[in-house]
Amino acid sequence: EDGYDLWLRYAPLEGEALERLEEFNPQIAVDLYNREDNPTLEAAVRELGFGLHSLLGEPARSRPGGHGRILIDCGSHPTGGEQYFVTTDRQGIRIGGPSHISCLYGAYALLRELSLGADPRTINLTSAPAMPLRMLNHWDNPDGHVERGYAGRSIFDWWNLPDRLDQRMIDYARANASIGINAVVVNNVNAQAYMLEPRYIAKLKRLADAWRPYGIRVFLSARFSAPRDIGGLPTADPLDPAVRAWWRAKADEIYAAIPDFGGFLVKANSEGQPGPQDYGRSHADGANVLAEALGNRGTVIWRAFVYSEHNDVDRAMQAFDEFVPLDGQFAPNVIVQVKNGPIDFQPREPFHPMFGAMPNTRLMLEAQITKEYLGQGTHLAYLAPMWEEVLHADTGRGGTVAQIVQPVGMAGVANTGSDRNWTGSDFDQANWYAFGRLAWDPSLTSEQIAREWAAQTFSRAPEFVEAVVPMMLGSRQAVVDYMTPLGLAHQMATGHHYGPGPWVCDLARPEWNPCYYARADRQGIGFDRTASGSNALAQYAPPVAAGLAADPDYLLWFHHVGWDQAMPSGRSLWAELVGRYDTGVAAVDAMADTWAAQQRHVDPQRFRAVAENLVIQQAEARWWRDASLAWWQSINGLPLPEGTRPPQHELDYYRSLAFPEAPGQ
Ligand code: BDP
Repeated sequence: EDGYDLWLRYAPLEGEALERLEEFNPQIAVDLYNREDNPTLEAAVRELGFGLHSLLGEPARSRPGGHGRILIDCGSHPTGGEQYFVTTDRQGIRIGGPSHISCLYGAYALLRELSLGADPRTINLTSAPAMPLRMLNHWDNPDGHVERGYAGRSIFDWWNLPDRLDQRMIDYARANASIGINAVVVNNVNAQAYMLEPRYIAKLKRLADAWRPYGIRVFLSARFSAPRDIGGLPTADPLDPAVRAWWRAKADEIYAAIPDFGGFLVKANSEGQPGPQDYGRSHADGANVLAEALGNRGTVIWRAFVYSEHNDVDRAMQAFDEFVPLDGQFAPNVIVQVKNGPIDFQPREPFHPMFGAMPNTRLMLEAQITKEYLGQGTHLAYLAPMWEEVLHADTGRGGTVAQIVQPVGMAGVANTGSDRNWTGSDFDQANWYAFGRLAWDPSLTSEQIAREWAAQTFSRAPEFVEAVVPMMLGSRQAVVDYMTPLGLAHQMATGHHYGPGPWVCDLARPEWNPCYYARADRQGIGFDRTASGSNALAQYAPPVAAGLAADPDYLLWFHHVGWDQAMPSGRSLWAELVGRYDTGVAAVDAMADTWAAQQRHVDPQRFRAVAENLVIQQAEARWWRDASLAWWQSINGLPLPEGTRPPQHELDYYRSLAFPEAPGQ
């Protein structure tokens, strides 16, 4: 197997589960009132037919004329809601809900349950998505390069669209629908204005038409300066009447082609992107002019990921400082999209203080599925525990992060690419899966999700699931430990963000440098964000701030700590730090052992691919540890705690490594 089928393998059932399904003898039926040709119901019937056939094994072992009717019986209200139910009575199984998409979601839920071995005679499911927008953000460029993409080229074939639609586009939609994803931004937030030109609208329309049956609405990243770049106007000032008219006409043109177009995602005044501040206007002025153009047809998603070189206090504070004063000024069809943490998708960050701080603004969570800072396409890191940590964080201002964003939604930066297995490494499929499942239901635990995913993707054997799920659950913490333990952040090398570069200190802007974040000197290490430092801590609600200040996971995020300072463990900070790196390295060794014992449960191709990645990860966890320790020692002049293995090479060796071939920048 090559991984192309993702979690939709529907591997043949065995034993009792197979007998029960054979006995049930499923026959798919569509309710009389639903008989009009509807592509969503057709997709549900197709998926059920294919999935059941596959679960029953080849050749199909179902008996003709049996009693196990599966009735597809959904309302046809287009805006009736996406909830579904799957109920069982003497006549069989009924999949229902208010709209056609309910039946597609119900079909996937039924197949998932059956695939996990549920008894078809007692299935009873009812579910509604917690969040209205469950969205993927692709950082795909029209030339096929994916920014921060580690799975090959873009899956979108802009060159041949609209004339040719790759089958991958249908399989992509199936995968998304199976986990409830209902919105896709097809292009990079660092956007090309020309994607708003008519020929690209025609291409986008082809995708929108292909994905509509799967409940997916398309969105575009829009470059704020488009009225100038492609519109021939002298300015993109949002308060200029000609600029407003241009956006309005552009929106009308898109809606003429794509009546359910979702809207625009905008990265403005961030990392060199144009924005309203270029004209002395605010983020709200900028967002509102696009919102006015879309009207009640669509949504503007405005990103809060902003930082500038003029912010010399603390990069972690800028978004809050810029956006919170604008609370209440955004149009109703504007959503402000906030990254999970205040810096940038680090292995661990405290939740972003904007959550809860803008009660009159619709806030949406942005997570990164592609593992830019967590070992990219090679290291095994299951991210659901990280997202769970953020979603469950209490903002102290009206609920947890999950409760704050639930009325709006959640976006994940996609990790898909042209690689045969979609995500580069097989285990990265789990992050795509987990993102969708959590956006549908943030109360699912990362363990439940890992169980479902591992059983559907690899093997239902209990020994396999019992070994691999704990391995997945601990994998992100392992990365934290060997890369940036105890609240350190952004120690990755310049540009590619793959390996260690804690010594980097000469980049043009201070906050691009790892040394800016670690602030290591002869006395200690860490960023003082308390009142004696930047006081970023004060951006959190007071009781929450107190909790964060005392949390060992965020020690060096919030404090500059002396190397000798005693930790609760009794060890000095230095000894504790060294211990954390070693814990991370040991955890990866244990992961490799766990996987090595699974050979009989996994097909040879995927078994070997995962095993080889783990060998790389073992070596690279050591690289991270050794390079970091060598660097910290060059600063603090301290010996390693007794019994500690010294770094394999001198510091200069680690500093001299260069990777012109690094992917995805
Ligand atoms: C950073 C990435 C950069 C993105 C930026 C963003 O390094 O490639 O453009 O985030 O989110 O993590 O806009």
